[in-house]
Amino acid sequence: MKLLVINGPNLNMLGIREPEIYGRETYADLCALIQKHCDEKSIEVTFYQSNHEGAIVDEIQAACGRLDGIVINPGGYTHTSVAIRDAIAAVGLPTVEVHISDPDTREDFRHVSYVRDVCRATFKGLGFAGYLKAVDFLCGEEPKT
Ligand code: DHK
Repeated sequence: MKLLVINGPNLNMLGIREPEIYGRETYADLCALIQKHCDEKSIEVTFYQSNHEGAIVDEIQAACGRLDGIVINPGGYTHTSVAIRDAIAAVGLPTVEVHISDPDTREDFRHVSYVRDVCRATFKGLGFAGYLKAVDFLCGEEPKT
């Protein structure tokens, strides 16, 4: 199985940005955690992070026909991006939405997710563990929440 983990804007700043919300671990720590989890399950995983909406759309399109699933934390684009939503729908790959925090318990503008209904499941408010649950879900080992 081949998976792509996409992180959107400002997630490269993990460990520095608002640690009381996102924790003190870095983006490199996050990738290492997911890599180890995938290694244990013999999953081939690649990572992509960008602060640019169109670049994320390009990466989703590039996965079409090559990979088996996508784990995506679109960051702030969750709440604004029709283009990322349309890309997920266009490629038709099983995709899972992840958030480190729980946007539904934060500011009102975070309560809307443009990607949620084109994703198979959402894991939010679980810290980095949400990414591992998303991987497990795509392997058929984790129930939908
Ligand atoms: C990450 C962001 O960058 C925010 O814009 C979202 C999400 C929440 C997270 O919790 O991982 O609102």
